[in-house]
Amino acid sequence: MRISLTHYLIRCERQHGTDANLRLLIETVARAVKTIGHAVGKGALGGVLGSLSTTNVQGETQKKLDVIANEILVEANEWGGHLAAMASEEMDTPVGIPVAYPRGHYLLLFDPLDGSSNIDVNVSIGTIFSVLPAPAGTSEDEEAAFLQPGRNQVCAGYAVYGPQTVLVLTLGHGVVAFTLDRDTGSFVLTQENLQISADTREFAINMSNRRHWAAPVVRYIDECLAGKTGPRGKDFNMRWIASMVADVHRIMQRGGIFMYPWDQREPDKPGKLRLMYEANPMALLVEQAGGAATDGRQRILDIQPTRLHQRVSVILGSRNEVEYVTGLHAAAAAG
Ligand code: P6P
Repeated sequence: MRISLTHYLIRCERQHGTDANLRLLIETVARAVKTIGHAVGKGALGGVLGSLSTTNVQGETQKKLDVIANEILVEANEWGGHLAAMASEEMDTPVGIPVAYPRGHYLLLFDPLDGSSNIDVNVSIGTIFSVLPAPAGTSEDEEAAFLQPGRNQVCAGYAVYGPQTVLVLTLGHGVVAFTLDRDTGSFVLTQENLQISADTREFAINMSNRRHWAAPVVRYIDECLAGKTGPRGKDFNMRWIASMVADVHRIMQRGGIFMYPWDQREPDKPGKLRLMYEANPMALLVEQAGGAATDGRQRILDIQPTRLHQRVSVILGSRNEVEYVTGLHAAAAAG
């Protein structure tokens, strides 16, 4: 029997006491990512490729689809009554719920379209989202309400817009994947209890930054490149799609380690990727699938945020490999 997203979420309500409002939120996000995937799929025919003259809070040039995807997610989620506020990579400050609509008890954070540099060259891109409880008593659309460690997330997920549109989700009870049936428009459960292999021979990093990395990262990658004749005693493969969603999805399927570490190009920034709506949701998914996620020193999910758009160094994937790299950082710090 085909299990739909709603069927799976109602099963979670019965088996784990999941809140029905969280189900409504996830179903709303799923409808929004279907619409985003449809817009992405039109490409040049939909007039959605190319860049705008605007930049986002990160100072990055916005692609037309970045703004379209953001608008789709905001409009889909503002009226349902399950959210107190939203925050997005594309918006400087959080968005409150219009007074015409009731407020709910969740905060939704998202990177509406991750991997934008790949949009115009038809390479997989995706949407990443994270759900936090709205703290009681605060005015939830203030930035402070969002500044919770990633371990507080009640749900995290991503949609990857590739040859298939796949929605990967965790509510804290393991990781599941749904494939969009483009004929019926429904997400069908296609994988349950996704598990990342503890070991791997495949690393993902942007090698062009090697001269800018810290010593532990240089050492780790050089050991991988030394292959079976080197200290690791095995050959490694490399992949870098430059779309975090696609690289993480590959790791969810066949293991691997993904790294976007600190580098000296912008030494004041801890890394390129954003903590709240990229690293945290991916870290929860990876840990729920038996993997690990650190910033080189600590568990990503334990980081106490200080700013909504703060960045973080990311090392995630196959547990033993992540622990090895984190150990190299600890050894370097110990001197
Ligand atoms: P680089 C996409 O812009 C992104 O935020 C992630 O999806 C991806 O992993 C990374 O940046 C790619 O960065 O420096 O290799 O282009």
